[in-house]
Amino acid sequence: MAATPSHSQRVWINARLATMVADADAPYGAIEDGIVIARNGRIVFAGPRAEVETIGQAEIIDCEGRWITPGLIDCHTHLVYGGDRASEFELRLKGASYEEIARAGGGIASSVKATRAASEDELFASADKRLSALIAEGVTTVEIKSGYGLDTDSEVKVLAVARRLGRERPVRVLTTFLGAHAVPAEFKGRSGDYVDLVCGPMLDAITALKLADAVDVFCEGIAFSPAETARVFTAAKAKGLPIKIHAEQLSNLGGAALAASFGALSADHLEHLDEAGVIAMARAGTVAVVLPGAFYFLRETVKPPIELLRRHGVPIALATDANPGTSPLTSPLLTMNMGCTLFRLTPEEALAGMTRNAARALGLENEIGTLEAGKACDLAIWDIERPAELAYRLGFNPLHARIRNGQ
Ligand code: DI6
Ligand code: FE
Repeated sequence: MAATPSHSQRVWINARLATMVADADAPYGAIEDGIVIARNGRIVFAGPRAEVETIGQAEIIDCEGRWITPGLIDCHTHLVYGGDRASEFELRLKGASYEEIARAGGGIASSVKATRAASEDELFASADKRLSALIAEGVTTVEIKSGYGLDTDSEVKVLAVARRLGRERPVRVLTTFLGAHAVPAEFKGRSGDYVDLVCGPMLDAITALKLADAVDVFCEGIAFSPAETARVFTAAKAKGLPIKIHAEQLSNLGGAALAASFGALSADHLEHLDEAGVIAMARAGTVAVVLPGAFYFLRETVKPPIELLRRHGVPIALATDANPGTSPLTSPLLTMNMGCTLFRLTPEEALAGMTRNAARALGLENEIGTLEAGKACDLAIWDIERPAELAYRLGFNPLHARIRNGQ
């Protein structure tokens, strides 16, 4: 619907801006007396009030000194799945390890069963609750992976639900096909045959329906080998889809370097990443997505090599990894806190990890992630005194308002 001219321009005044523009002079790209002007849903100016002479006809929103950041971006989630894994949590507390449970047919396999059995409406309803939790803390863009269907119809069903969330909820949804998340029970001992299915009929169906914006693989001892991963990447590239990888989470198989050699948007988890992998990512411009929720929930002890990533200039993004098995986490704010407490990110790096660098991990660095003219007007407005508060607190939500496409 065409907006009336007076409403097509919206202006936020009396704001402090954390623009998160890279290479800005001030930390967080901060601007004390700031103003954001949006026209038709896009930022036309974000900067010091003093640089704006006249505003003209517009709807004016007085922020009363609150901070505005870019809308948060959760660039790695598995939000759409059936059932839950609380009983597995109980088993693990009695001593079973995540890998033991997975090898015994629990773990991902139990979520696959529940996801296959669920209708689209049921999957939509359960994912929608989790999505609402993200939105309530300022998320304006979320990536959602498939990977709990593991047959063609179920993978299509999960991705269709993710697309529907993007249509029906005020949030931008990017979808990622993760058919290579686990070898389903019916292919036990025949992972090569399953990879044939993923690279052939599954990918064909998903691309024909335009259901995926990217393709991901879980490269790990309990999942897919580097050779199998390379097959999926080759098939994805042939369809013109960007790639991502779950790599070096539980062991170092060289997955991140492999993904970098395919020009991957991101390599995610990375606890066991070595310097050669870091260098390969730096050369390819592959973003490191770290996932402290899974590290915490699995009580891992090996941390991603943050200092090496910094030294080699690899952009670091941060995400919830929201999933039923290893990261039942739907709080971006707690994720930022964990990024700082567990991985020793600075609060500024944590916020960059859920804005500018998360945008890059999705290939959307020209569209979202900073407060800059030309980008979509996705904002989070916070009742805080300084941006570090976003990562500092645990279990407190200071979101005042959330703006998506200027609305
Ligand atoms: N790594 C993870 O941590 C999740 N998937 C993945 O590739 C775990 C998924 C699950 O256990 O359900
Ligand atoms: Fe994941």
